[in-house]
Amino acid sequence: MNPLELADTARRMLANGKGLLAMDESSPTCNERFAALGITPSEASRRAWRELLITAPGLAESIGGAILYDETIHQRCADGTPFVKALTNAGILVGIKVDTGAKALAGHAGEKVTEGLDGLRERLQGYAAIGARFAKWRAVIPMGAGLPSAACVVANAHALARYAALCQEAGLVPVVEPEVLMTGDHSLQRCADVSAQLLHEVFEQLHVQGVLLEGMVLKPNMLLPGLNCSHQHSVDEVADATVTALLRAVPAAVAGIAFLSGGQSAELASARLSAMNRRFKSRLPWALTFSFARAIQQPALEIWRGDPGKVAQAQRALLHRATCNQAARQGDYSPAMENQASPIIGT
Ligand code: 5MM
Repeated sequence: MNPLELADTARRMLANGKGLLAMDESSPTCNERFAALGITPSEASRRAWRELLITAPGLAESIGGAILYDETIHQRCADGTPFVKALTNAGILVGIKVDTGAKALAGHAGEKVTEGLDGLRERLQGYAAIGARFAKWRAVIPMGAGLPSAACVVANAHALARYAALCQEAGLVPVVEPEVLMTGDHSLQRCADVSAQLLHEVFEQLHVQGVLLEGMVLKPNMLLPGLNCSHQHSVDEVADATVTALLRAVPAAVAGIAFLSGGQSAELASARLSAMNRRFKSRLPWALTFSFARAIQQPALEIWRGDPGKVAQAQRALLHRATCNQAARQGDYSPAMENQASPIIGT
């Protein structure tokens, strides 16, 4: 591990007001999103979609790193350029999802633990050799009556910390993603309680494993009431609850925090991120930015729908979301930005 290099990579991932583009859906998840829009689920269509994303002109203005999936990191553009080279040439750091998915947690119905530690050292070395500079691992924490259990929280936090230590040994910056799911009817306060418990456990385990905080990025959920909760809170209330919890639980040495979107609409995710940066600007010890998948890709995917004639229009929609989120990182996003963009996107 070279601490200075790790800290430098982590800083570069989020420098100049940029965020991360999460495009690491596993093939089953990608196929599911395609099927919902009538797009043929195949290796060829996944490649074409990912090429559209990474070759969007000007993407590097707002995106510092892209998180790829194992299939994607080995793919090439139609002209033969490897995806890794296309990204690197554009100035976008290459990341790779290295967990092998969330599997049923023994003895705990309805809960999962993320797997992928076996052979991870060798896989990380392989990814680093082909140009990856950071990695990602996602833990999934469900909400419900009696959930999550301490067993689920501790097992997932432990795995995240062991993954992070292995990444740093291989010279890769770990993106540590503990996600409290939005599914359910829980209140904002309940999400805050569980998120706080989870974050404390994650940082305890990271400390036990000796993970360098300056050389990692946290990818948490925003604090939100469940999707079926009868009381949905204002943008400012969500911003205040989220940042208050993070300030209490995340050490100032961490390089940055890049949120997942978790199923929020693209516009709400931008508005909430912007409110956090606007309201807490002078009090944030870390970069507070985005690492969205659905909230940045979905509008473009709905335009593309597998049609080669719609590539340019879809790329403009992607850039629009990336630009909105870059503004949100400065606290400067406003819903008016959505109207400004529609004539361009519609052409
Ligand atoms: C929570 O999921 C991550 C962020 O995506 P959203 O912004 O859409 O919430 C995302 O990076 C996720 O880990 C990948 O899409 C991979 O998911 P699967 O389920 O395919 O492993």
